[in-house]
Amino acid sequence: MKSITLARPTTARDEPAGAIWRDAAAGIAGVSVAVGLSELAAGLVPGVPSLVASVGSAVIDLQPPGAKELVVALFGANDKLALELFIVGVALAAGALVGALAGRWPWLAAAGFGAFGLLAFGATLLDPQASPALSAVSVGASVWIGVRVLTWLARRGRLRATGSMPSWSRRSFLIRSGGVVVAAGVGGVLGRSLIEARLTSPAVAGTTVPPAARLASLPPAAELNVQGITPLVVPNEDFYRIDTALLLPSVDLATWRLRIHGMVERETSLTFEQLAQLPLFEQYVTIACVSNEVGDDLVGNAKWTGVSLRDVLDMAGVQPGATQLVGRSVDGWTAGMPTAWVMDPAREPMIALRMNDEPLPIAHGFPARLIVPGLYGYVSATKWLSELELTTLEAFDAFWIPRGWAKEAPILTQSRIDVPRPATGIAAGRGAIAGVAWAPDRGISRVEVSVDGEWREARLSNPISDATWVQWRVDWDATPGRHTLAVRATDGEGTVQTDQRTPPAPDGARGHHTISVQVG
Ligand SMILES: Nc1nc2c(c(=O)[nH]1)N[C@H]1C(S)=C(S)[C@@H](COP(=O)(O)O)O[C@H]1N2
Ligand SMILES: [Mo]
Repeated sequence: MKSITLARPTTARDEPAGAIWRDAAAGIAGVSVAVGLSELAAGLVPGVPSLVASVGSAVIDLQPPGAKELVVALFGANDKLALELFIVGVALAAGALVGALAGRWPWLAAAGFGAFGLLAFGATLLDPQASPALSAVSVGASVWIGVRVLTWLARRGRLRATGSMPSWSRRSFLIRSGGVVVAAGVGGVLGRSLIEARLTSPAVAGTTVPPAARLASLPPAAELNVQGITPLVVPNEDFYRIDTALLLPSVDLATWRLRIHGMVERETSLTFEQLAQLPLFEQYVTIACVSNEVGDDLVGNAKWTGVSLRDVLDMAGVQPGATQLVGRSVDGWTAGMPTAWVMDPAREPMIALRMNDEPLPIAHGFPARLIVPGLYGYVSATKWLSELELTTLEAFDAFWIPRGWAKEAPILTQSRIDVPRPATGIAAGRGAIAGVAWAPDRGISRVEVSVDGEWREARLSNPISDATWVQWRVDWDATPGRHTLAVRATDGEGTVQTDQRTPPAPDGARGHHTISVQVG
């Protein structure tokens, strides 16, 4: 007679405990497969949304008003990665919980995954670029496969208790569930890289924009020659990037339209070609992010080529009572600015189609974005522009306003020390203190540098215009020891930059950039 030898006798004591960990692991594996496959599908089939990105965008959109720390953090790139990893982590933890509970109440597997599927589907509905049908298919398939994987692993993991089939040892269970998680992870990462490759390999290169009728050129001595200073014109690949888009919106030029509507005489819609055929002009404009801390680099200067925003608004005819202009992007983000700011003939707000003589990079708003001299990005610089809506200031609050940021936000006067680098050691002797200063579009009239409390006048680069930053420099004889350097700028209206520090929220950081250097 053949006897079946169990690896280890089962006892009532250790089996349930072993089973619950296996059930939890099965839940984690189920979620991994659901998430990995949905990312892979999103990478392979254009139009299928990334569920992780959709949920992430929903988190950004639905963040509680006044959650200022979160609000500030969510502007930048590292925060986006952290948010997506956090979402995957929460999903895996929820999967573990559902798996563990489903060991007791098997219906919970389908119910739990179903509930998460509904949440993910709801998130895709908030994304104007996602097709609800494809989202539903992707969510449905992910939920189904996730539940299947969970029940398969959980059943095989617990069979020892029932003895009805050869069971997996602890080791083979771990290998199988671990293998499933790793395969799902590889699929997910592959899917994500396919999405990103698609989003950055542009149809952009094919766009043709006629040459501008009015060119911008740099004045003589526009740039100072200092090693390590920020370039006067920041190359596109080094230009700061801030937006709420977890995945870059990809625009099909054939179907893209710019719609001008709301309080206008005649609603107007323009194709990219029609837009590009309007008179084009170039200008240098420095744009800045309100969430920039004193001394940080969420600010940049570029040459923009585009059409006059006022020309386009005139085509639609702005009604007299329309006090607010709202720029809306293809992904539903909005910025609102006073119509009066845009209409002021002293500045030239534009719909930019090119950046530093290249088609607008996707990360910076392809195919068209707003550039409005003097206003922080969140109240003006709409990327991936799709609509201009005329309304009143009272009637509408744009994206960041209910989230704790000021309704009207002109760029504050700021200055930054680039050289020497903060907290570095330098050699004693003659050297430069240098950096940039900006106050668009009031211009910069003066920059002073304090060495250990004593203010000296800095030499300025020849300004391109009031809408751009300047470079500045002071020469000093660095004596051995520790020194404190600070900088302050005076704007074109004669107002000196305040030394009273404020945080970025709600309307921009104030205070002098102050650094400490060790000489000798
Ligand atoms: N569609 C869209 N446009 C946007 C944003 C956004 O989140 N979505 N962020 C704005 C903010 S806060 C800033 S500071 C500027 C940054 O422009 P850049 O990324 O080209 O430097 O874009 C603005 N335009
Ligand atoms: Mo910003």
